Amino acid sequence: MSGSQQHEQVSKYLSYILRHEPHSIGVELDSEGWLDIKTLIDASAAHGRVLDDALVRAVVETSPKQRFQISEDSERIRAVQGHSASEVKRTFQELTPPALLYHGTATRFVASILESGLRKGERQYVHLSADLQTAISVGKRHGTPAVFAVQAQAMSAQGHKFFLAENGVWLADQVPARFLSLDLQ
Ligand code: HQG
Repeated sequence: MSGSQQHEQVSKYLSYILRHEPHSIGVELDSEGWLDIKTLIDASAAHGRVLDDALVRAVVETSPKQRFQISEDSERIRAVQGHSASEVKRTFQELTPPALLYHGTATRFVASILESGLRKGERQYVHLSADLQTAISVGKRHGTPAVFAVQAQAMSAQGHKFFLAENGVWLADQVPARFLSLDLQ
């Protein structure tokens, strides 16, 4: 396996543990999503996943989407956004968004989204991108991509809150269908 393949595999594993299923290795995240790195490594080893400190830190540093953060004291790790684990209730910076944000999805979800708006599903927020290219790549994860433009500033003016995660991902509770239009590029 190449170094970058190994990093991708570890990144997926860290996303699984730090966003969704910490209990699968018997650990708990704090409300800001942090987990002690040594605890992560020990608990992972006890469940058959061998990691080491340098590898974990290298994956954090090289993550193209800056999915993870290391704490200031250098001892803890967290996923920046994307959580479904209910013990995590991260505080994010609330900001007025740009006029337009984008949401990438798959074509098979388009009719349902046009009908009921964007819903957060398993995650704690709907995830929005500041640029079209990122939205297209998010959409490709699910199938043939389709991109919605979100009238974010109009939504904000009507009282909907927007949060900006440290890695540039925008978050909202939901997006009602009236603020969405299919971006036909
Ligand atoms: C869709 C990635 C039917 C929604 C990305 C999406 C992101 C609906 C799927 C982050 C719907 C949920 C999150 C409705 C929404 N009817 N389908 N009413 N409302 N959906 O994975 O946004 O690479 O939970 O369009 O960059 O794809 O993992 O959310 O297709 O920031 O770091 O339901 O994950 O980051 O899928 O991705 P997800 P997402 P990472």
